[in-house]
Amino acid sequence: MPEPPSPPPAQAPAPWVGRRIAHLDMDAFFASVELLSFPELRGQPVVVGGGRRRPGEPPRMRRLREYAGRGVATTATYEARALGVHSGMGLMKAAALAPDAILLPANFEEYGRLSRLFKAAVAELAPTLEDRGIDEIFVDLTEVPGETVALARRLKEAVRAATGLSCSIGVTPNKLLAKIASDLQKPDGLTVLTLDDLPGRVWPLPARAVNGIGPKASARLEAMGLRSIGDLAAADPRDLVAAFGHSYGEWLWEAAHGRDDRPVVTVQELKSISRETTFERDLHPRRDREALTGILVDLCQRLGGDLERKGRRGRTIGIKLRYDTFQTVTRDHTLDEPTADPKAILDAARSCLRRVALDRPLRLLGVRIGSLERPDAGPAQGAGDQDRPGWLFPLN
Ligand code: TTP
Ligand code: MG
Ligand code: MG
Repeated sequence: MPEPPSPPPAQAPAPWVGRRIAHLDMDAFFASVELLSFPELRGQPVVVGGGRRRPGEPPRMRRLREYAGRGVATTATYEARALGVHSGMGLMKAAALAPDAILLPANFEEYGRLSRLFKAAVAELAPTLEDRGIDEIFVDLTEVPGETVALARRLKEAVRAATGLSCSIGVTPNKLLAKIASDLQKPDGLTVLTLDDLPGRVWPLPARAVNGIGPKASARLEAMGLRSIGDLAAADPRDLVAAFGHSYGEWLWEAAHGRDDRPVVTVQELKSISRETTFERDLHPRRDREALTGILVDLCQRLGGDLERKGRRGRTIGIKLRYDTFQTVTRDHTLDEPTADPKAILDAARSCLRRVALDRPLRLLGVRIGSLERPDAGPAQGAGDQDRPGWLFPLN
């Protein structure tokens, strides 16, 4: 006969009601990865940006005040943030705030490698994991045994053991609140929130702290006198619907009440990556050949960068064209060997282009790579960004 379940111990913490969803985000990710290579810079303001470094290349390290150009900061250490520097800030402006900060070029290969490492470490403990980009994931802990804080600590320790890096975790009943919670005590934070914490911890935050309320919506809300999440929760939902439409208006109100039932979606294997651009004005293959060439080269280089960041190579390269008539055509070309090399992608895209009519103005050009795989060994063979090919957009 099965034994009756033992009663819970008298001092057991209150049971968790509903789901238990974590959001984990790495702290100052690119900068922290750089500090693994340059531990002597620890404790100093460090900014990543102003160019990139290829694997094997020696780092180009300089003071921010030596920088001249139009680059932006991709991220900054918390020491640099204390001086006012943040992601997306122009480096010249950052240099005015933190002239002595160290500027390092980005090394995307390495960020991708560490990204895969931290995700794999978490997946060992909690397999239901949703990839949300290079430095963050959602994890469904509902079925994972263990008390919430202890479990979150184990995730943080696993990430540190695998990478040497710190992260911040929020654990709450859903993705919306978890994303907010992971940001509340950065860096190296651990924040557990239940719905009871909503008035005290979430409602005082500005509306834009909700993922999905961007600068535009937040400006419109402010114009309606709604600044905090609490203001939004207290608003009449009919006013929100009148201002923002049914779907977004209702979502705003639900979000402000901390309601979100989206599941944590375990990533499907990435099938293809594409980049495309719609032109400001239609471009003619003959008259605007230079411009089209530049756009094509740029798309292929971006695609190469995407592959590098995601740690993939692909064998099938495709192009997409949209004519001024809005007719869209695609062609693809399969290589013998998978590649992540922008030059190889460009060559394949050119051979695709030779198979379409180039006699009308174009609205859009896109490049796609499919049949993706993860290379087992070594970094992709990157072509130098600088070696601009000596050819033009094909004519036929
Ligand atoms: P974030 O997680 O937004 O920022 P962060 O990890 O640098 O800092 P935090 O401790 O606040 O989480 O972004 C992750 C990485 O993505 C970041 O290290 C650099 C890159 N990134 C950009 O390239 N451009 C951007 O505008 C932002 C915001 C990030
Ligand atoms: Mg981060
Ligand atoms: Mg992030």
